[in-house]
Amino acid sequence: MTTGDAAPPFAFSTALQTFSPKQLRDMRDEFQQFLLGYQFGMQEIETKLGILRDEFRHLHDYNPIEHLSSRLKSADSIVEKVVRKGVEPDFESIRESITDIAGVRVTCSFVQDAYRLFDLLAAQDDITVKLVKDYIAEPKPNGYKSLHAIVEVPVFLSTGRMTVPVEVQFRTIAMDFWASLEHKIYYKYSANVPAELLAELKDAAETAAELDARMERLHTEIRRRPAVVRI
Ligand code: 0O2
Repeated sequence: MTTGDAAPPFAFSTALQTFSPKQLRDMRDEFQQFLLGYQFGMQEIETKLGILRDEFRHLHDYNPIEHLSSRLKSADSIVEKVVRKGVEPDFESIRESITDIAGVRVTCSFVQDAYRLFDLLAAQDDITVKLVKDYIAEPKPNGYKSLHAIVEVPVFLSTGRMTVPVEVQFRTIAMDFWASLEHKIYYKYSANVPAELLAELKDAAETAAELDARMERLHTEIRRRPAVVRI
């Protein structure tokens, strides 16, 4: 799109390129279409997890899903990652390299529920698991814990089938509590978190893990005991 031609009226110029309003609108439409595919994939995964949650809620005596949430990565956040990872700025390369544009988070009651829900999702025959990062078994150096899975899900459009990658994060309430505070602190300090706060956060992550283990022990113990029947 670099041209030696005279710029059309109302053109937007950068140091290297000049775009006409139509070109800008086409770029915007292409980007919106790109994001829409991720939104559809995200909706498919939300539906699958929502069905599991409702099944547990209505047909079982215990529901392992505390909370479901989802988000599409913002344009700013995609651009930041493209630059940070040195990805070529075209849709195909972004699609290949940035796999968390669509994200769904499953907050569970206990650690074993995180693995169980992952297994239940992975077992569905239209799901393909592309990558698993088990930050529960191997937490990040800062203390971050979660089970991450990049799964591919088919989406059916009027033009045919497309396959969309979605990052699904499985974590406990305690892990989620920790991650949300750490996220706020990280942004407040623009990534330059003071050393004493980092140490406190690491310590808090260990306390959260101890709480998870304790609550899970209690839960198992309660389920083992016979119910008290009131007459
Ligand atoms: P947001 O707000 O959720 O969009 P990256 O770590 O992103 O450079 P990678 O391998 O793609 O590279 O990421 P990974 O490890 O799968 O993590 C992606 C997402 O996991 C992050 O998305 C966070 O949601 C979460 N996450 C990973 N590490 C941490 C952490 O140390 N602290 C917290 N609080 N969350 C973490 P985004 O895009 O960073 O954020």
